[in-house]
This record gives sequence, structure tokens and C-alpha cells, in this order.
Amino acid sequence: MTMITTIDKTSILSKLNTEFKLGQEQVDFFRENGFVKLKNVLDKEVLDYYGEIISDYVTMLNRNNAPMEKRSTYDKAFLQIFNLWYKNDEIKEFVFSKKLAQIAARLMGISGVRLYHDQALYKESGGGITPWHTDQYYWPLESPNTVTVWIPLQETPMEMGPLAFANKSHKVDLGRTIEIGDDSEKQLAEAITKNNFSYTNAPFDLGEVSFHSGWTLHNAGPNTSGDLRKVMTMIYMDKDIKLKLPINKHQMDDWEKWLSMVKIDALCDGPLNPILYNE
Ligand SMILES: O=C(O)CCC(=O)C(=O)O
Repeated sequence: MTMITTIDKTSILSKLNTEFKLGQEQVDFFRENGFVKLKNVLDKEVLDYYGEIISDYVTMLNRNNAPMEKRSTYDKAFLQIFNLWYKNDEIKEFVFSKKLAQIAARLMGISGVRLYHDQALYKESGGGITPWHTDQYYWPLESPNTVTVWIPLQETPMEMGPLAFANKSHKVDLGRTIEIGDDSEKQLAEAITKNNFSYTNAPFDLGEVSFHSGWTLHNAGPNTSGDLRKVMTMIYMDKDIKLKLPINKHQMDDWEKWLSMVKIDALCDGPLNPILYNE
């Protein structure tokens, strides 16, 4: 017998946009540790619905097809597809989730957030580690008010390589001048041990998501599970953030890609940077 599942789009959209009850202890944890993991933010219906569309786009747009043993460490870590919101109106509904954008604003203690960009990060079975790094090294943004939501589209056990964090590492000047790769993995792993950072490396339940600051050191293990680790992310920035003079080639590239209409010292309000939440 064929099972027919009816999709209630109104209910799905409502789940994406209703307020999440964020506790003060979760806000405090984020500010103290540079990340927070929140359970039951999205449910299976929402994740399955948008996950299927996102996965189709990843398959369609992926160009990282070399055999694993021929790839760089970075290319082994994941398939990475940017700004899917711009390519598909349903993915745009997901990326524009008010629930997630409001959490981002509350964690940072600011009145509103804009989109920097989104990215799907699919770690293939047999995919390698995501080396230690900070994100903001790549971004020509003048304040630390940036945060990424990491949304696994399935339950993510240890064998899939869940995202992991060095607690409180956003408070120190570590990993701010090094790009992600073999060197960052080696140097930052040593620095983390030397500085006695505690390490949060744990599975994600279905519906659990994490938020981490732009300066938080994070990594992920390899995917030995036999299944694809499907993850969608959105990067939010303070709605009042300004563009700073880029200090490395990646920041130059990001300026061109995500903020091309924006001038140095001006508000980052280009056509790719809509406000996603404003009090
Ligand atoms: O998904 C991963 O393995 C890494 C994700 C990451 O580095 C990020 O979202 O900033």
C-alpha cells in the first residue's frame, strides 16, 4: 500500500517563524562560551521538507567531485554550496526563518540581524575532518557581532562528525590570523591543549541546532557513519555592522562576493544582506 503524506505548508511556515523560548541561562552560556546548543528548535517535518529541497540543490550545484584521496583537507571536509536562498524561493523561506534570526539577535544582545550568507555543508561518508578554525578570519566585518546557526538536517551521531567547540575561545586572540587547513588544525589543536580549553564535542539530536560566534574556535570529526551528514547554516551579522578594510585575500573575496555594493566604513546593507529580524 502506498502511504500518502499530506504536507501542511501553513504549519511548516508557522514552525519556522514562531518565537523560540530562549532561556536566560542559554543566553548566558552563549556569551560565556562562544556557542550554545539548543534542542527542539525545528521538528522532523520542517527538516525533512526543506532538507529534501536543499539536498537536490547540493546535488545539482556541487562541483567537488574528485575521489576523496585526491582532494585537499578542505575539500575532503564537506561539499559547500553558498546562498541557496537566492536560487530557490522555498529555501529562502527556510533561510529567512524569523525564529532562528530572533535567537541570533537575542544571543548577541542586539535589536536586529542581517544575513551575511547561507551555506549548505554536506560531509560525505568517508569525508575528513573539518580542521580547527575561526570564521571571522574570513569576514571583513568591523564588529564581533556575528553568529552562525548550524542546522543538522538529520540526527547527527559522533560518527557523522558533529560540530564541536573550544569553550570560551572567542575571548582570546587565537586562530584569528590563520586560514582553515592542515596548519590551522595542528597549530590550534596545540594551542587549545596548552590553554586548557574544555572541548564540547557531542552528538546532535534531530531538531537540535547550535549557534557559534565568529571568533569561536570550532572543528568537526570525519564522517565514518556510512551516511551523508547534511547540514544547512546561516550566518547572521548585526544589522548595524559596517564593512572594514579587508586584511587578507579571503576578506577581499568575501567583500566582492557578499558585499560588493558596500563601501569601506559603510553599513553592510547590500542586496544580499536583507534584515532577517528587527525588534
Ligand atoms: O560543518 C562543518 O563541518 C563545519 C562548519 C563550520 O565550520 C561553520 O559552520 O562555521
